[in-house]
Amino acid sequence: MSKRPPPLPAQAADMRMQMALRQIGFGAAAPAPPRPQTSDEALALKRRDWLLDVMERQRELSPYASGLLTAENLSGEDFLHSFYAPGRPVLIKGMIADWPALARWTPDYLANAIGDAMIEYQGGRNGAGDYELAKDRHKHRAPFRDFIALARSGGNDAYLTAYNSAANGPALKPLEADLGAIDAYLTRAPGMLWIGGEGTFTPLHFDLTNNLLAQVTGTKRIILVPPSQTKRLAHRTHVFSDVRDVTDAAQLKTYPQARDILRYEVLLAPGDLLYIPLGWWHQVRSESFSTMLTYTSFLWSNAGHEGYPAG
Ligand SMILES: O=C(O)CCC(=O)C(=O)O
Repeated sequence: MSKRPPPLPAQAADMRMQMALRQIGFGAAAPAPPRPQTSDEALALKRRDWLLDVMERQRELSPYASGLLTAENLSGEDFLHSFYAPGRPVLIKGMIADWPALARWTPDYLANAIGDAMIEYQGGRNGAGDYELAKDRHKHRAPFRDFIALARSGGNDAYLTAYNSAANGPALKPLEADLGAIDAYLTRAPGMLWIGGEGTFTPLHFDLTNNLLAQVTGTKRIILVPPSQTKRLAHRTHVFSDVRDVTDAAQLKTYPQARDILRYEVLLAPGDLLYIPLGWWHQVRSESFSTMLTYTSFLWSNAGHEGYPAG
């Protein structure tokens, strides 16, 4: 008889579901090498890429249809009609500026609030090119206070990410009292927390859900690339590009087709929200000690992941 895992507390189960939906198959074994394409398949792909190029050029005729817009006080109706439904990213300035966490979440405050409770984070990332794909191999555990000391010292080696949310739900629960709600766009399901030092780097990928990033502490520099650019991004493994960093000259030498892609740069500051629609490529670098939440629990359907050909 097979052993069933013990039931998860409701919050952890909800987070696990949100995480599973974001990037289905995350941490799975490397897919089998692709078989050679038939000439019919190659032609069908070329035609699809042609269509995406033409549609992108047409959108570029209007700053409302292309580009990255910045908004303030964006109502739920306007968010739905202008951004969520059309699948367009938007930076919403200052939307959560009144959350108590904005004034409180320094490294010292966090360390004192959670103390030595054991938490899970992604570790041993330095020198490992596969830390996003092989997520399970990089799971580490430490008292929260020690993790904060690591994050405070900066670098990319240690990062508490959304992938650790299900494991950390109970330990980090006291922090929820510092958060508000975004009732115009989201249900009250908890967000997934990211905590890291200056220099954490999440390589270029897309998610299988629409995502809302909510920046609490510090700043992050985010590069967004529309789905129309996919053919230039060596998309071979799951939701990842072989071009991990489109700003890195050495990588652009290896992948010259990624040099002139259409891309937008965002500086996400405390109090800001960034909506990243499903399929939009993004890479993220922290410019300082940073805390951020990601949410997928929109008031509207977010089920694009269903039927993703994961390979
Ligand atoms: O903030 C980060 O480092 C990565 C966030 C991200 O890529 C995501 O939420 O999909």
